[in-house]
Amino acid sequence: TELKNIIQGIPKTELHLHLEGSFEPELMFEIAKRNNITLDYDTVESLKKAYKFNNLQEFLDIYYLGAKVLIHEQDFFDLTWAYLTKVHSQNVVHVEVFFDPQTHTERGVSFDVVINGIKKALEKGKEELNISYKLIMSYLRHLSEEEAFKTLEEALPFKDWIDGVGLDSSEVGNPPSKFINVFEASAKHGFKLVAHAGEEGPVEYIWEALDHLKIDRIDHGNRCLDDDTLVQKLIEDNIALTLCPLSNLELKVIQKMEDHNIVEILDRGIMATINSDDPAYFGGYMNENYYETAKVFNLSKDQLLQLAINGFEASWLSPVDKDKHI
Ligand code: ES4
Ligand code: ZN
Repeated sequence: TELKNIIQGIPKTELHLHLEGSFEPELMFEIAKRNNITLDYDTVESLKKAYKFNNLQEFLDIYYLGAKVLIHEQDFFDLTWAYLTKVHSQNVVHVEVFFDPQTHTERGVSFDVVINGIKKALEKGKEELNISYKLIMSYLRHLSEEEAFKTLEEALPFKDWIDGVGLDSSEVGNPPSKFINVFEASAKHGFKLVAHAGEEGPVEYIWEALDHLKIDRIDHGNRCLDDDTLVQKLIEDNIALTLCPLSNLELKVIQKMEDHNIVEILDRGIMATINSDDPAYFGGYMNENYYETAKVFNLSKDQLLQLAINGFEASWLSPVDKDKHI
């Protein structure tokens, strides 16, 4: 259709993507088989049927199960390469992707195995698909700050490969303030800072992420409109939100797409971007997220272009590289 062609034609960025959340069931079964691991589900179809979530935690439980089949460097390479070829077909030209080292190191897979596989695929994507990239290491917020510090230590030999740190997993009950010290230490090592905030958690968590963690981009941030002072700050400080419409729908952050506040967020002048979060679990990659949003809100071509431009603006590309795209 016309709308789908417009979206396909726009060069896009992806700024909120968990590599472990791009793990398609078909690849999961293939890797499980070669690693001699049995999944709790017999077939791709029965696994896919389990992808019905009432909240973030129900999703996370199954997401961490799936990640358990990733053991060898080749597995992390295959995961990342599958994601890159998929988004390349959707005209995504720059990605800033998360990985969750603790999901793997906790199971005895070493940090270097994880990052070597990911890095090789990202480099191949740059060479062969012309996709530029940044890599973000995310701390799991359901674990302690001490555990996050251990992960930071393990990351230091690879710090030239890691552009920023993030904060993800179970939000409610694990406020940003739990991680003040490790974010401060991460900043001292030169990492850029982002955090999931205000997805399921309250607007106060967005304040904490900004004031205590000193982040420069908010992942999700759906609850920001609950506080006019915060809206003013986001605009004045040019702090972007990485929104994920299909994720919000699948995790029941919203009951239907019509309930999403993305248009209001844009109309208030906040720098909002569209991203896919965990596309293998939420039923869509970048184009599907753009399409479902555009369809429901009847977005104009100018609005779609603005969203894509915001993606470049909010990215960590250099000013010169941004100018090449915008
Ligand atoms: C996540 Cl949607 C979402 N929220 C928080 N943590 C996550 N990890 C992977 N996907
Ligand atoms: Zn996320």
